[in-house]
Amino acid sequence: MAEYLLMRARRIRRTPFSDRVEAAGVQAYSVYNHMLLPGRFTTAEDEYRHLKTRVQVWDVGCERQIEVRGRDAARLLQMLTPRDLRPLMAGQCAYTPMVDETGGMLNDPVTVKLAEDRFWISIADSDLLLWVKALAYGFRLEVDVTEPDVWPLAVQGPKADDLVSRVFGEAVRDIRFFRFYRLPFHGHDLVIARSGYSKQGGFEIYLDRGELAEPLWDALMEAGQDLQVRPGCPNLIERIEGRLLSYGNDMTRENTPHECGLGRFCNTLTAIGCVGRDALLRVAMDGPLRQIRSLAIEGEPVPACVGPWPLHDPTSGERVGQVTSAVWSPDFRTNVAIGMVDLRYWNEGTRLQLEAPDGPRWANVREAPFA
Ligand code: THG
Repeated sequence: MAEYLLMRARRIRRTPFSDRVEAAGVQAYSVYNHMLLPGRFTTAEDEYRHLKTRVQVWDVGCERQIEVRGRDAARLLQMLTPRDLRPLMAGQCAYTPMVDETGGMLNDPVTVKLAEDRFWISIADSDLLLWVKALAYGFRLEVDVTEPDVWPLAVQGPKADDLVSRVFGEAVRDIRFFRFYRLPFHGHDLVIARSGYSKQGGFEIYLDRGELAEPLWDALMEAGQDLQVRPGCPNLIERIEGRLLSYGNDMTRENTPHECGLGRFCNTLTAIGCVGRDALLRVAMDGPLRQIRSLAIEGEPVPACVGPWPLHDPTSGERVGQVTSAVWSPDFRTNVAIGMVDLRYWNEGTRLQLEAPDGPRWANVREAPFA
């Protein structure tokens, strides 16, 4: 498949880490929330092996924050999501499907509760800010909705605790999953959460002072030399194995959270005030008619997947789903994939015919992620 250059433009925003990322030899970018997202430094397989054994520093400044602040902040947050946010305490994060009035997925952000009246919504790739601002205006809510200068930097991999504790102190080891501490760097407190877009463990540092970006990058690279720290980025192979979903790829506004397998992050009955609640009540009770599944695709390594690739009933030829992410996995010695499969076909072990760009293949449905 063709690769191409990306024209520079002001609307494709850089991050305060971009100069360091380029000095480190970034080979490819994609665009996420109108901002640069590093896509490759060496090869996906090399970075995959390194991520699973060492530690990487990722410029995920493109995970933009929507800040919601004011008396009605909690009310506005609950309008956005069918996840009941009442149990969420300041200092905690939550993976939150966000939906429109039809129950369609608008985004799947991490919600960071900074204080009772202040949240960051750490968004995936869609213009959620416009929807949040419109709700605040339309319902005359007492809130400020902004996109502050905050750029997350992720530190991911089995050596992440060792690395981050060298820069921020031993306290980081006490941070529980999806919680954050505020810890000082150059005299300025930074939000540091145990979270990130990999299954290897690690942290996300929410940098809210651009001038500290290069000192922070350099401190991590310096402190991690003997840990073999490297710059990296979300890894396609690792995320498909772990079934981490990618908004815009694996799901869109056409899908409910339940179809996305995110029903466990919904409390539709008690999420009073959620704009999509009425639309979701039936699917929450009856379950969805199609659902996200992991799949193993037989044969040689698949070509780069820009889906959807159709899935068919091998007997009738009827279309019964689609694959939206797929790649060769060195560890599982098969092609691993994420797709959406109709109810009658989503059970473990179901064999489907996949229409890949280089010809038909067998795809085997798996109920659990690979890793
Ligand atoms: N971190 C932060 N912001 C983000 C992402 C992130 N914004 C964009 C994107 N990633 C949003 N999507 C996801 C998808 C999955 C997860 C987080 C954000 C995730 N899921 C875990 C899982 O599915 O295993 C755990 C969820 C849980 O148990 O609560 O972490 O990565 N700041």
